[in-house]
Formats: sequence, C-alpha cells, structure tokens
Amino acid sequence: TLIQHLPADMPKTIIVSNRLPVKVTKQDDAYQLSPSEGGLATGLGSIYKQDDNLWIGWPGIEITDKRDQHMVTEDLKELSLLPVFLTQSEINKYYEGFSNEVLWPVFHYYVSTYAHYSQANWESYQLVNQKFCDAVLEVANPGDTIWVHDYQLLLLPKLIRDARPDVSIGFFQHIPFPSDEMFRLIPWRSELLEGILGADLIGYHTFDDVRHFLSAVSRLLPVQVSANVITLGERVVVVESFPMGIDDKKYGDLSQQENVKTEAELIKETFRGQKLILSIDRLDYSKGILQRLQALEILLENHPELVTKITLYMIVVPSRDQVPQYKELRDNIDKKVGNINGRYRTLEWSPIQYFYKSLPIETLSALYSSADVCLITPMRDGMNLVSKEYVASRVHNDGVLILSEMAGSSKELIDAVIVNPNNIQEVSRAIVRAINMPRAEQSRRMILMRQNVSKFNIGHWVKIFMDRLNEVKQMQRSMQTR
Ligand code: GDG
Repeated sequence: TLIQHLPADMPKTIIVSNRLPVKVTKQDDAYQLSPSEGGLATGLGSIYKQDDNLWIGWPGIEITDKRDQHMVTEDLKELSLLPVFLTQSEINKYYEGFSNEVLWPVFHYYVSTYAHYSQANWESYQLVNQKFCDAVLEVANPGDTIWVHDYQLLLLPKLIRDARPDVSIGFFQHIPFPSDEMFRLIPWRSELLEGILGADLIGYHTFDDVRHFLSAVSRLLPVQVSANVITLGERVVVVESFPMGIDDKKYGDLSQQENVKTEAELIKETFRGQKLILSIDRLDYSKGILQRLQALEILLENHPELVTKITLYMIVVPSRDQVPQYKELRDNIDKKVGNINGRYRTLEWSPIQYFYKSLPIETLSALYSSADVCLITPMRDGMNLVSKEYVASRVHNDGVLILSEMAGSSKELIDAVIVNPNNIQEVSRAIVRAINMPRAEQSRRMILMRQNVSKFNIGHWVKIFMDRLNEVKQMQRSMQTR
C-alpha cells in the first residue's frame, strides 16, 4: 500500500488531550481497555489511527508499577495511543485542584463561590503540563503537527514551542473563554495566556470566546493584536472560531436500528397520553439543573391542567462527585426532585423521572427519538453536544428543542426555542409553548436545524481546523522568507 512506501520520517499528526479516547480499568490483576464513543474520539479517529499518527493522554487510572505501565503502554500502542501516567497526587492537584477548581469555575463564571486558588495546585499544573510535553518530545519530529485539546493543557503549546520551534501547533478549547474582567482575576493569568500563545492556531467554539481571548491578550500582555492576529516578535498567531459538530449520521442511523426502535416504542407506550420532556447533562453546576427544576415547579403551579400530562425525564451523568461542590449539588438535586415529586405525584404518575447514572448509547438514542421536547438550559456551556444529538436523531423532523442562549450551540441552532436559563418564568413559558407547538412549526424549525447539524458535522470541524492550521503555517513561512 501507499502507506508502506512512505518514508519513515513522514510528518505526522499528534493529538494531545488530558484523557485518552479509551478507558483503562483493572479487574483482579488484569487491565482492560474499552474505547470511548465520545464525539472527539469519533471525529479524530480519522486522524490518529492513520500512518504514524498518534494520540497522547492520561489513561484514566493510576498505575504506579513500572511493569504494569510497560504492559499497558504496549497494549495502547496497538491502538495508536501513548499514555502519560499520573500519580493520584497529580490527579488531585493538577486535575481536580487546578483544572476543575480554578479554570472550570472561572471560565464558567462561578468565580466567587467555587474558585480556589492554591499555589501547590498551580505548581502541579505546571509539572503535569511539562510531563505531557516530555511525552510529546519523545515522539515529535520537526515538521510534525500537534493538536492540543482543552483547559487542562493551557501551558503545553508554549512548552512544546520552546523545545521544538519548528513544529505546527494547534490548540482548541472545548469550554468557553471568559470575559477579561473574570479572566484577569486568576493569579497566574499571564502565564496561562503565554502558554496558549505557543500555538500557531487557537480555536474556540464561538466568536464571543475568540473576542474574549483577544481582549485578555491585548490587555494583559505586551503584544500586538490586529483583528484576529496576534504578533509576538517574529511569530504570528491566529485565533478563530470553529464550532464543533457531531457525527450526525451515527445518531440518525442509531435511531433507525431495530433494538432502538423497540426501546423507543416501549418508552412511548409507558408515557402514553403525556408529553415527554428530556434533559441530559453531566453533573455540573454550570448545566443549570436546579434552575430547570424550578421552572418545572412553577409550571405545575401555574398550570394545574398539565398535572399528569407531562413528564420530565432527567438524566444526570455522574461526574466529579467526590468534589464537595458537586456532592452538594447532587444532594440539592435529590432534594428538589423529592420535593416536586412528593408534592405533585399521583398513584400512576410522577412529574420527574430522575436517573443519576450513565446510560448505554442505544437507550440515549431511544430517548432522543421518543422525547417530544428536549430541554437544555445550561448557565454557560462551550458548545453542548446533547442539543445537536437530539436534532440529529429526529429523522421525522418533529420534536422541539428548548435551548439556553448561554450554550455555544445556540449560535448555530437559532431555530430552537431560545431561553435565558436564569429567567425561570421564561423557561416555564417555553415548555408550555413547546408542548403545544403545531406539528408544522416543529417541522419547519427542525428541518433548518437538521441542515445545520448535518452540514457542519464533526468531519467538517476536523477538516477546517487542520486546513486552517496548514494555511497559517504557510503564511508564517512566506513571511519569514520575505
Ligand atoms: C465539554 C463542554 C462541549 C451524556 N450522557 C450519556 C452520554 N452522554 C454524552 C452525550 C454527549 C456528551 O456525553 C456530553 O457532551 P456535552 O457537549 O453536552 O458536555 P460536556 O461533557 O460538558 O463537554 C461542552 C464539549 O466539551 C465538546 O467540545 O460541547 O460545552 O462542556 O456526547 O451524548 N453518553 C452515553 N451515556 C450517557 O448516559 N453513552
């Protein structure tokens, strides 16, 4: 084949993210690998599995024994994956402490309540970013392309750039970038910006994130910013928005699978005579779960005729629930669901079906295809893929999406019923509107949203990012030779 004839030093592409796209688990004494079905893994599958390309990241489990590390490394190599092993203390400080207790809350505007600035966690964040850099340097050659992902690795682009000035580096952040007023509160703000600026191309989901990043850079660093181009001495760095898409075909096809159809029928039968409202999120304060429950409560108060006629099917996927704030949120959700159900339920009906667990993708698909309404109301969300998955699953062009204007996806899915998630009354009215929406209007909106989700899918996203990175690199080369 062509690949065998390629010279061994062919430029390759290296993907780097905190987590590898597999889950490594240990049962008895054996390690097991289960590939992840996540959108990023699917989208980048076309890249890292080719030629000599590879994906570098943490395998999701602490492995300290050197022989075990070697064994797992060998197994992962078969899948084009290279692990970075982290100790429990590094996970606590770099991941939980810094990434999830400084960057996540500040970037999602939960500054005063949840941000916890600790020097020890910052030092660990620096050390672990260096550890990822060492892994990259072990395999990277001049001319290679390195695509770094997300807020856990903000220092990595510069670390790689300093060691290998001649590689192409792309950086994409999956969560929002905050306004400069928020970002500048972080004690290590300049170091973080300088870290990101090691990349040649920097991508965010929306134009607003790009705008915020550019204003933070121009106010906090002595560099020149002109439109979306930053000049740092001899180098130029380009910042642009690349709204991430999903594998739309996968969700459309899933919904047509026999077992999924059977499960969907069963769900419809169970909730016959009712409107089914679906919500799916990871456990996170940024997802607006409590506010959504308040909106439902108001709705039941103001619309007694809807009692027994609607069900909120609410899935919360367990996440970070060892962290005190997440545990507290979980307790508050339990309490609120209990209150509402206790107050309104009848012998045959309860207003909320609440699940605190992760479901198989087939069940998810059955729910997407049987829900009359999908209710997504984050306080702030980089993109929100669930909203796009619901749309991709509606092959009959019906159903209503209620979407927070604070989700990145609301900039593309403009035919959803858009709400401000802080306006509980508005959300409650939107639910009433959605369950009464005529089929023709549902269809008109859904068709437009489906066109968007299918045109700007995950394949398109990967392609335009990589193409743009190449263009930026060429532009830099032509500037150097001028
Ligand atoms: C971050 C940003 C941005 C959910 N429950 C189950 C399940 N899921 C899958 C969904 C979806 C994914 O998890 C969640 O993605 P989101 O985009 O909604 O949210 P985050 O996890 O916060 O992701 C976000 C994203 O990065 C990408 O850039 O959009 O803004 O916060 O794909 O389907 N999957 C299965 N069972 C479940 O119970 N199998």
